[in-house]
Amino acid sequence: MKIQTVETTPFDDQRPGTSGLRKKVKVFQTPHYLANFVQSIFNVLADIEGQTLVVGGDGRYFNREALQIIVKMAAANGFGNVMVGLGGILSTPAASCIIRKYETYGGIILSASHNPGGPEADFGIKYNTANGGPAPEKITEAIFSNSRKITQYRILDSADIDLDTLGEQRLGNMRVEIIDSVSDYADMMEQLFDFDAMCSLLTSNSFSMRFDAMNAVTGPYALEILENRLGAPSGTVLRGEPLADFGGAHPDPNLVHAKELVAVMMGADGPDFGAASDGDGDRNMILGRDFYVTPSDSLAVLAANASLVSGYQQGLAGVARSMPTSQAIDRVAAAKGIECYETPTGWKFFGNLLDAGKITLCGEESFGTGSNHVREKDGLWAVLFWLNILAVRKQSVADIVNDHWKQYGRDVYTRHDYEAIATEGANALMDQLRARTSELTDQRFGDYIVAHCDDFSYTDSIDNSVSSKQGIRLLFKNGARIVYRLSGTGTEGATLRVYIEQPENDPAKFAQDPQQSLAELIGLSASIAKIKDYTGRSRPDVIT
Ligand code: G16
Repeated sequence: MKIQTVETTPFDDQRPGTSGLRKKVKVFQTPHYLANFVQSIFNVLADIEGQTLVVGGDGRYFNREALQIIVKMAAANGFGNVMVGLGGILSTPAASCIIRKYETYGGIILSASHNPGGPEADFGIKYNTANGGPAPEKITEAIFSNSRKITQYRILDSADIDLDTLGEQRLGNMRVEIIDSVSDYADMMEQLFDFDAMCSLLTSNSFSMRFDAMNAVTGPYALEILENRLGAPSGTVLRGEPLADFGGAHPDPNLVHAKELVAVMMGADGPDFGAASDGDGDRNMILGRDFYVTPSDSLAVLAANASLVSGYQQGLAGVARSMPTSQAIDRVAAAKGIECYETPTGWKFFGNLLDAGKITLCGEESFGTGSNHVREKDGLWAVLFWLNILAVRKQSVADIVNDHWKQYGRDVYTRHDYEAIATEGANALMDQLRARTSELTDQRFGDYIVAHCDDFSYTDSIDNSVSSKQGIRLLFKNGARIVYRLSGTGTEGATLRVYIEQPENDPAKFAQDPQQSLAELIGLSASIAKIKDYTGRSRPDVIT
């Protein structure tokens, strides 16, 4: 088999966003587009000769084709071994688990996460380092700068590998191992949680649960863990078969896109516990009967109850949240006397803190929760953590969250997304806000006085790297916050995210709909940023 060196010209749009490079499938199908990016990854990595690479994706449209290209390029670039998920599939947390467990050099994950799949929809690729986590900015920036000057890539001229048979194959000098990651992942979960207690709960007549895998990557993992190992009745896992187009749906576990599950859960006779995960299995949504748990509250509840869960009984070293995530976790950290770190949006920013042992749990408002067990957020892990708490506390989800609010206070929270708006208008909106940060400081808007306004900048306490322009924050004197930032994961125009939060300590108001409680702040968020003027939109597309 011959190594081909292919002449190419650079593309100028290969800068990874919040989580890797995400584009329309059609862009990735442009001749040389994927290969250029993969070669750029390999070019910035040192000493790859003979090393082991993990490769897999969420099974979306173009996953298998992309995988064949990557494996042949890995062989041509000198890797000694690649571990590929069966069928080309690995959930993002399972990929992280495999990289760490087998101490590999790193991994390439193919996913556009919660974005839709199919020939007209989205695809993505990202590189994870040996710690199992997304590459930090210094690596993604190096990949981007390489992609702007690349002139050739190397690929093995060979037949495709067989993705669907477990075991070993050879590709030139390289060994290809097709692995079943489900058992490795399930074994890890069994070490973290009390499966006996959870099994008793799931097999009792007085408890029922639904897990919506959204025809995405988590199906096989959820079926193995929930139905096979924990004995939940068949039918507990909904939409368990991974499909290349996610059944035409948007694999985003939120109130809008997981509406079938929400409908089942919101009746008076609904199941006790409901959950969903996204395209690549790293996000989660948690529901009780007639009750929605915001991701920010979920993180705080997990931290507050961690001592009930065997894998975390030794205590939490610290916790972290992304800046736009609500401050609910801060209250738990303060009560426990542990540090709470505030990072920019993007799981990659938790990596150094996890590696240094500074934090045990971390999470984001964008339906991501995780711990030091891997270096990605982990949807099913969060669901099992909740199940373990439910098995120990023997209370409903709603009671657990209400108790939590009574003890710590509630951070009433909502996120408003304005999707697919014109990029120019979105950038202009952010620019004018950035220019007004000092002018806004000390201004009064009704009952709200701005105590501080800035464009969030983060200095990593481990490697001192600085990440600036991470979102405009308006911090009010009464503890309320409005945050504006542009999404780094979309593939169409720009998406403006507005995060709105207000602390509430009066239990009589806990039951109120957040859209009502926050009505005044929501109005302010639109008028202060002049959202209609810059985007032409008078209401958001998605509210979570
Ligand atoms: C990715 C990142 C998360 C981030 C989320 C939303 O998640 O891993 O850290 O919070 O995107 O980012 P943005 O607000 O820029 O769209 P995922 O699940 O898409 O990989």
